[in-house]
Amino acid sequence: MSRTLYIGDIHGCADELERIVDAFGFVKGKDTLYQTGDIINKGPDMIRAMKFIQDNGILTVRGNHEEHLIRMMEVPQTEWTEKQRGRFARLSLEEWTWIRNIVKDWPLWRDTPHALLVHAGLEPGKSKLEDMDPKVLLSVRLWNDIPWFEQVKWHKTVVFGHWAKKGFVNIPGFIGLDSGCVYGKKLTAWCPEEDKFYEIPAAREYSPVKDKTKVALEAPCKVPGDKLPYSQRPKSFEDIKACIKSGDIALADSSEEAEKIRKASPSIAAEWAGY
Ligand SMILES: [Mn+2]
Repeated sequence: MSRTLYIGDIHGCADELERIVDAFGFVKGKDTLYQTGDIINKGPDMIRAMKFIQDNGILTVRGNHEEHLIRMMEVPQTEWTEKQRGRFARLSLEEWTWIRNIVKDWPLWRDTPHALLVHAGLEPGKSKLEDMDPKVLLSVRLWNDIPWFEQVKWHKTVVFGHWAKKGFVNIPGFIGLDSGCVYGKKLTAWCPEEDKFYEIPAAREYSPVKDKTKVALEAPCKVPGDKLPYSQRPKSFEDIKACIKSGDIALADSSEEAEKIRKASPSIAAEWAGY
């Protein structure tokens, strides 16, 4: 019998990726491997993780980190933020270009036989994937302060990643597989045929858990549309959320659609504003 495995967010954790595929007993040419996106950034070995994805024909979706890479390489280096320069310094331009040329073809979702696969989640209130905003598919966690999956009904199980802080989710109709491997927790995968979850503990904490309060203190807002003088810039993530809700921090994209997302999900707005 051929089997299927849905694997959670990798962030350069190549060892754990290899080990979970091995623990599953993957048979090339017979079994099918899927993955929730965010292969790159934060962790130890994104090149090896990318090669493993390619060599084993793992079917992925695009994560917000892949999307950021694609967008970043579309603008001149002089426009990159400090944070973007820091991330980019980890590999050569040739390596980034190699990754970009692969991930640019990754879809935002995959309608697979056992589940709908998406990086972050679905947009509440919409019934067609084509009508959902890519920002939401790539970054949603809370929507009007409530987890998105409590506000969505779908005709098949939705498999997603992106929410390491929430961790493993297994409720009827929804499976969340980002269990924070890069933060020293574990990598999780789901096999529908066996109705079984595979887990590999992280070998170590590769990246510290992000404290958004510290990030806000260290990274004052630099996005276009920021109306606040330096002294009044937000000092905590709660402040950032309040500023986004009130419109004091605006997304670079000022369309009506972006405005709606900004109000419904400040966490998406904060992420896309560079926090
Ligand atoms: Mn993500």
